Amino acid sequence: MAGEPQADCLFCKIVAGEIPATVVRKGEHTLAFRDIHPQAPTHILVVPHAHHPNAAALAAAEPLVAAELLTEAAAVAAGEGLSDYRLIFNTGAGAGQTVFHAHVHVLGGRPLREGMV
Ligand code: IU
Repeated sequence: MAGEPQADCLFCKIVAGEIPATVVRKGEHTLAFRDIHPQAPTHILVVPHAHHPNAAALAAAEPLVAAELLTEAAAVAAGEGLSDYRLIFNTGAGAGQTVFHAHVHVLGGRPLREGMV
């Protein structure tokens, strides 16, 4: 069922505390933790507690939680002292999505190239 934890989902296991992660923030319906392979000095993922395969599916099913993903991402950036940062939602394997549980990447702490890729 949409939103239910998936046994084979890495981020569901992190949310459940079954796999360790460096948690930086806990929202009402979201969790923020450091990416294990950081691409910038700050690289934090914000994920909903509920399992949805990508951000668009989350927004369709639980729009208020999708909004919380953004407010929590902004709070994470502020907590890192970042005024400039990038939010990325990879959607689909062809776009680089490797974990099929909705998440937003919060990247910053170094100059980020202009452009989309
Ligand atoms: P993507 O948008 O699905 O490609 O992002 C998944 C991210 O999850 C990616 O940046 C990985 O480095 C990160 N990650 C993680 O933080 N911890 C893990 O155990 C695994 C992946 I596997």
